[in-house]
Amino acid sequence: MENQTDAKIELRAKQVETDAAITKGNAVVTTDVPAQVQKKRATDRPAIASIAAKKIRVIGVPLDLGQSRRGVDMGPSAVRVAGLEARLEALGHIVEDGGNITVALAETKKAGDPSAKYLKEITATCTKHAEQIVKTLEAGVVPLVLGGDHSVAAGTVSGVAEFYRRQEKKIGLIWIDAHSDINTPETSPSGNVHGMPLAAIMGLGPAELGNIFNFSPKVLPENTVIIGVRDIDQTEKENIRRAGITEVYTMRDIDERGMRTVIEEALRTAGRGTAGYHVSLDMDWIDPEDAPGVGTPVRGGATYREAHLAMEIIADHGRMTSFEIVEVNPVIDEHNRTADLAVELAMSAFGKKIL
Ligand SMILES: [Mn+2]
Repeated sequence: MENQTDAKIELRAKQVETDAAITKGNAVVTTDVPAQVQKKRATDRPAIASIAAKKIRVIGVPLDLGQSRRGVDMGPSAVRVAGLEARLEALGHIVEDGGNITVALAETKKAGDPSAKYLKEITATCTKHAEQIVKTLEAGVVPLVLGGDHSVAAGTVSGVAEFYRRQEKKIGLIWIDAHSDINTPETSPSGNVHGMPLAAIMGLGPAELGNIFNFSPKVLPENTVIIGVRDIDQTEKENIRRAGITEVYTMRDIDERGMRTVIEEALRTAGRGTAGYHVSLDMDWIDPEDAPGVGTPVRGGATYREAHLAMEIIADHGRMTSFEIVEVNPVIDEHNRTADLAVELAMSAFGKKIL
């Protein structure tokens, strides 16, 4: 079995050599590509066997108080059912399931202030969750968070930022999403808190959610990158500016410049002067064609391969502190395929390679 694989790899290496010779013969010049991104043949990259085994803890946050469409509270189950733990272990990682953070049930609570519904309950959940994240990182384990709606990110990022703050280090943030989630109670048209977590993280409000561990902002704007947006409220545009975030890659940027360029630039920004970066992946970034089961589907999203490529490059850089997948909604999914894709993308982010 092993010999067969070796033989296949050898054969493939020979083909690559031949291809390289042909390319040279045709004098294809590639010097305009930065040296950093040139190592592009599969056979030039480290093989599967060389994945650095990580300890990973899965933490579910079945929160659906942040939005009006119900069902994302079942997201953690759907992703577990799709085989998350076993499939990450098959890559060589050591995975433990830390269970779910306790979340209030919408039916038993009042929404409260219509400009930020269930803010009290969401803040309580995110605070508990943030404490779990700190403990996880203290144990030398990488947190893999399963939402729930995107408001869980306020807890995740608070925890990661707090852990590194105690060592006088800062973190970067890669926010991958169809939306920018940077409304405040003052600007939100719906009052749904899942549209506010980035505002909380950046210190624009709501104050309760932004002040977990009593500091704000959690991430500096120069280390914050938004990728994949295609549905931004007018008021959010102003909030992005107010927050001081300058690196926003819309779907148009991905179309025009390609996923590889965009993600390489984003990772450089998030990684500059930081201990690493948290990756917050809203599944609605991906086109509904491939990810129909999400909280708020918007057409015109990333393709299946673009999504994988982004995760693969993140793994190549090796600087991800923590990872999170949110907004999987099995109620409107088709045979759990969005959760299955979420698991696939987690595998790519944690080092799975095609060859
Ligand atoms: Mn989102």
